[in-house]
Amino acid sequence: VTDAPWWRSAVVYQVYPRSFADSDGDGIGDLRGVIDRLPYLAELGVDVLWLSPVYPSPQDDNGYDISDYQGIDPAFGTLDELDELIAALHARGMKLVMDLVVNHTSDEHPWFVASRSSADDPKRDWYWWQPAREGMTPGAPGAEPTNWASFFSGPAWEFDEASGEYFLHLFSRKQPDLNWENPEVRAAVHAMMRWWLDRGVDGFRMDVINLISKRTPLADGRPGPGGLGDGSAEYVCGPRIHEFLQALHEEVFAGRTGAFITVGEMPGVTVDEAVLFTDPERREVDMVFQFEHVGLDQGESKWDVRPFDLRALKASFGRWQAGLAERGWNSLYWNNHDQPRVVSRFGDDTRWRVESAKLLGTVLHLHRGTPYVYQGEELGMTNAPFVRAGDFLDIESVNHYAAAIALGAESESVLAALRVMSRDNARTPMQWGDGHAGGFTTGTPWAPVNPNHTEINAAAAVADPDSVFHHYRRLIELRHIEPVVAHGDFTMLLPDDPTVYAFTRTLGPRQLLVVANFSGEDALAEVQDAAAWAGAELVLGNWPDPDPVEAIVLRPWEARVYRRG
Ligand code: TEU
Repeated sequence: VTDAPWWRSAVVYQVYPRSFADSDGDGIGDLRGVIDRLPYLAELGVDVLWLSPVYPSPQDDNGYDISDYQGIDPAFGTLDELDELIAALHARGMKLVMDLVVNHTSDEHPWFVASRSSADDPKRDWYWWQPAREGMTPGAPGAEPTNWASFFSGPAWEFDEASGEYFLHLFSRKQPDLNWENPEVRAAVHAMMRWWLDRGVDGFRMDVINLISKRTPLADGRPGPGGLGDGSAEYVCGPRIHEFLQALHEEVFAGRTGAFITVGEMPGVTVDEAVLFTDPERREVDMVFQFEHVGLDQGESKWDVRPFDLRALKASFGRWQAGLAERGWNSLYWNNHDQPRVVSRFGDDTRWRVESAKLLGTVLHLHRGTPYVYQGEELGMTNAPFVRAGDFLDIESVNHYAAAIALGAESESVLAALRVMSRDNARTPMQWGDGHAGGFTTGTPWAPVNPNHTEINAAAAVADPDSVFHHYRRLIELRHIEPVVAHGDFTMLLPDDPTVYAFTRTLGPRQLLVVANFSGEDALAEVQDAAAWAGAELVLGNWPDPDPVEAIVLRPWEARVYRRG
């Protein structure tokens, strides 16, 4: 335990700067706004701040389309302010993690501008350029080099009239994929990362980092709707991914002293792959964001919304806990800027909003792994009341709506899925108070503030000792002071119970029991050796005056943490 990496007992807080706090009234959050709110984050007790992209960007995908890796977009502030943020965090004993988006750049990045300028430009090979499919007219429908669909609808290839070739973009057409086969690309990324570490940042959250190695030659994927195919088998955890990450670690981190943290965002990653990525001896990344649990209420696509089954969630988390028990490490998250709000998704955002938000926090934070809190999650912020197609702003939602309508879908059914799954749900402004624009800006916010800010806001939550905020604060504190939370083994209980989530954590003689009722009715937690827990201390709960431990009757959305030994 004593020589365990520091981030096992740390909690990370994600700031989506555009929606966090606006200091200058232009309606867009900024770095000054983040600096001003550090006392709030310190009160919550988080150890690390992960900042979504603040680099210069055309903002086609809200900053995940970067046109300069070594600057700050004027909408967010200046490099001096970033330095000030680093210093202010370090002064409080906190750390800064930057978002590293190097599967792709913006099409306005000078590298791509050069690459596009001519077929024999020295940077041509920094991206994936390919001719039309054999025997087809360049630019004609279906002539794309492969059948891959983009994550943001339509083909993953864009035709370039000037050179008669196509470039690859797994995301928007303004996010061309870098060609990691080219050693110059890898060296440029390594140099950029070293530059940020030299500036004082403490690590990176690596955007879709398991997509950087493509299987060559690029080949068609499994055919899917609209004539497009699923190319994921060709680029998810591709053939050179471990080599690329090991080289990155070696070139960027080896020989540096400091307490760093790296987390690879990895859609489609399996437990077996995650063990390889996070085994400390392999020197790749410290932990990965996996997507299994956030796919459980989705079918073939994220827009195919399915009912949520607690047993499936327990089976999934249980498998990840067991798979990474000996080697590697889990990251734990419910929310980020891409996911709907968890209290609306797996909780009850009406009658039991406060209870279910606390329950969800309790269950997540008591697992083995490093928890991530997304801005507003600690307030129990909910999905937004979007109505019409025009209410959706995110490129993924906007493109999906247009594509689905073009394929003949009925507007109302497309909207029903968007309301539940759209990333816009996560991106409404942070609710600081009950006044104008929820205290986010003095001007007009770039995205609508949820009308429930009159009730759900940071000022009210900080003032109320029974709020979701203070429950999260206690969870974070518990991780800091109780070693079994960070280091203990995990054992899942009651896997087949449809409403009760129960598990133990064990470190030597010390044990925790977590029981949680995922329903609005009373539930009996039929923990086998419940009697053995008689006399155990209740360390945390979300209902007043719970029963003695022998018969654990849980009230609606009740969660309890017991400690013994
Ligand atoms: O997301 C990658 C990803 O796989 C998904 O979460 C994606 O956002 C989409 O919802 C799939 O349906 C990362 C970033 O977190 C996301 O914001 C970016 O849009 C994307 O990469 C491209 O950089």
